Amino acid sequence: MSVVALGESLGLLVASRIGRLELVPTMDLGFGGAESNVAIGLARLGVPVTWMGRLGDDALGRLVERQLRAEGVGAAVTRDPEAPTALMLKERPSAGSSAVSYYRAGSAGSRLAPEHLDLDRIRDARVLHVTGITAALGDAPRAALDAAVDAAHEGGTIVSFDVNHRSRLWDAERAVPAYRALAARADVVFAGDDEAELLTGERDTDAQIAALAALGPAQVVVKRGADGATALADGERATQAAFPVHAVDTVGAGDAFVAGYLAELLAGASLAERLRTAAACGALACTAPGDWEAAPDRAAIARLLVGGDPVQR
Ligand code: ADP
Ligand code: KDG
Repeated sequence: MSVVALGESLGLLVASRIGRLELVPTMDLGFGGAESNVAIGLARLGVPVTWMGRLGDDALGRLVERQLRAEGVGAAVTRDPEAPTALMLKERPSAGSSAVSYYRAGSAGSRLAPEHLDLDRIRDARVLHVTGITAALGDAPRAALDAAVDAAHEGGTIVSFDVNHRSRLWDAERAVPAYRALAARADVVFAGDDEAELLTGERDTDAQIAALAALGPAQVVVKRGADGATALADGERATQAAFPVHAVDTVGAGDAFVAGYLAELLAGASLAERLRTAAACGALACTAPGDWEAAPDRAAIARLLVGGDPVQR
């Protein structure tokens, strides 16, 4: 029942106050990474999961590995003695807005290559989860992605692909063909509505889904933020409204959503159930700051679905 999530995790410094970064006196240190966010989301839902990636032989690398293990995520990590763990800064120029800067060119994670992968672990897993971020990091990580997907296909492992376009890492002209090639090799594709439009040129959700499904994946899920999500899986279409929550930080909502969807897929749940749990996870992930910290466990999902008094006694 295990999942392997492959990608780059990185140190994350978040401005402790609203305002220009150069005037902010302190920052909070944590870590992020779309694939490890998904891994944590899965672990909280009780799914055995391993994060696979390359870290620097440094304090940030130790922080990432330590935190993943603390969250119950296995770590299939190689260490790069010559390159640092990447870092990103998140500033909050105004209430309700945030801006990210990456310090990841030449990082250990961007030197991930096929020889760093534990291919047997991928062949033995039920699901391999990857994102377009790894494809953006360079030729070697792109080759690693291909090798990982090859291994998944050899082992009958379901390939889950979340587009996760990061315009700060590469331009759409180079990114789109790479995303479309990955989508064609995946079984489950997740895309934000803006990403679905980028890949297909379509504006209408059903047209986006049809165009993505035409690439080959049996399941396509389009995430539409506070407007919910729509999916087509093995010919069945379903739509799910977002759960109304007081959202304080929407970063990581998509990763929590993916974790909820994959957990229910592994449990053999219906498409409607997959989307409902996914939407609950996405909504709850927005209720506290951090890229993964607010990813829910089953009890939190149950409380959201039941509704009622927010005070627990
Ligand atoms: P991404 O983080 O990949 O851009 P979205 O922002 O679309 O993904 O969020 C993924 C899912 O999380 C949505 O489909 C929705 O179910 C849930 N979600 C996101 N934002 C909110 C919100 N403000 N309120 C409630 N649910 C949300
Ligand atoms: O999905 C949330 C991610 O954006 C974040 O945790 C960091 O992987 C990351 C990235 O490249 O932005």
